[in-house]
Amino acid sequence: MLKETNNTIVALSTPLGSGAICVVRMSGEDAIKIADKLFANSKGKKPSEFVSRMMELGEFKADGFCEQILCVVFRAPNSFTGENLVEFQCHGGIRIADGIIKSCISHGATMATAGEFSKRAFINGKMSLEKAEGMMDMINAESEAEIRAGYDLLKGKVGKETIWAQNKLVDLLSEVEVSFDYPEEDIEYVTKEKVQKVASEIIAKLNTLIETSEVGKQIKDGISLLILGEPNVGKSSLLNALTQTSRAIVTDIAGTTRDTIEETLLIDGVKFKIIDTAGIHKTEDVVENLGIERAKDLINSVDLCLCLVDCSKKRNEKDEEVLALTNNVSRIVVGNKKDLAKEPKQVADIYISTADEKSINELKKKIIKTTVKQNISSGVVITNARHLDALKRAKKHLEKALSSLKDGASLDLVSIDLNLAYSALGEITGNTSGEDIISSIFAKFCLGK
Ligand SMILES: Nc1nc2c(ncn2[C@@H]2O[C@H](COP(=O)(O)OP(=O)(O)OP(=O)(O)O)[C@@H](O)[C@H]2O)c(=O)[nH]1
Ligand SMILES: [Mg+2]
Repeated sequence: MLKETNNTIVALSTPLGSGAICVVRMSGEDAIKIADKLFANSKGKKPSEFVSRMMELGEFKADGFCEQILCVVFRAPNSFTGENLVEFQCHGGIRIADGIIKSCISHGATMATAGEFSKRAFINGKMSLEKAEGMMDMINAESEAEIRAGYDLLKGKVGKETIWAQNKLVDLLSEVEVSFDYPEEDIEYVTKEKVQKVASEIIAKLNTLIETSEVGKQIKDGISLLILGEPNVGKSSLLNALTQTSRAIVTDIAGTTRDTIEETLLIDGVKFKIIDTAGIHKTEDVVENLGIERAKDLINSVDLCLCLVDCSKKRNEKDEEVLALTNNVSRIVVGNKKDLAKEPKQVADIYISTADEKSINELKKKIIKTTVKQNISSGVVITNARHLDALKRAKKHLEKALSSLKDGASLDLVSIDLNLAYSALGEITGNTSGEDIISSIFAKFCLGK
């Protein structure tokens, strides 16, 4: 376990810049003592006399200026960090917040490092590692789905599952220990049977969690969509219509787009990465050809291809080429320019016109239906690569325990793998993580968090 530190740290908790308010946080044994030297409410009361968690209006005497601010005191252990913690809410000017921080430092506080408040919360047992990561995921979220997944982590949904598995392993290991003390054959037999049953049960649970990581990847990285089609079919117009921007240049000149253009898009709170490409056709143009190759290279690595065809025209050899290239991948054939024809002249999965919002919304629905693996808002989802790695390692150790048992290995040998599985699972909540790992995780957090 990490060493507890009790020097007092201070940092700006809101973004650096001018705004309505700024929040400065100070945490540590002397936080309230330092605040006493700098702040008093309108009746002259000092923070040490304030009721915990009650906001007080008063005056902060900084080095060089005074400022009317709000102050809240949280007494250890009932604070975010588990230490004495004081929050100052001042007017949102960079210099004001800076002056408040400098005054705290001149009275004994030190500047916090990135993630240090959260790291202290972890060290003081206020928050497990995966909950802290969930909190950061919420802060960095680009979609509602990411916020939901981060909140599930923060609320301990993933931790609960791993603790369940760890508890099962603790029970099992204690039974294995007992069988060491009483090495009668029938006890050993019963214990081995139990190991087999419980390890299989845990593996099943781990498998369920590991399987959700595909959805987790979709949530975290976004679902990738590749727009393909002959020149002038309306690919760039579709990118612009889906993202409601003018990101890509649109002209009636065939070969306008030569490189891939990537944009992020939210549909129903789910993040998508959409890629516009150069029109696929035979050309002598070196630059265009490079663009076409890039488009083709992406076909097998994206989640879905949107193959655009002009439904006001008959299918041509360029359409055929696009369809042949995407025959074995997930795709939607989109018949564009439906406004130009009374009846579509070629078959497609959906007919749209890039200027027609209704048809674009229908396409969005179809995209969601085709790509989103499950209702992203329900159930525990593994979104974090570190958690996935730990789950996979735990599973590997349990499988090894099972195969050793099958090969007639002794229980003390099997118990080594059970212990390793326990340790791997503990890395998720942090209860078996080393200092280096913990420090490197919190160092990625923002300053003041
Ligand atoms: N009538 C009609 N015209 C459209 C539609 N969508 C796009 N266009 C027009 O088709 C022409 C080509 O559009 P782009 O979006 O540049 O086509 P592209 O597929 O990106 O073309 P390249 O980049 O050259 O491969 C432009 O003049 C657009 O205004 C549509 O739904 N209906
Ligand atoms: Mg284009």
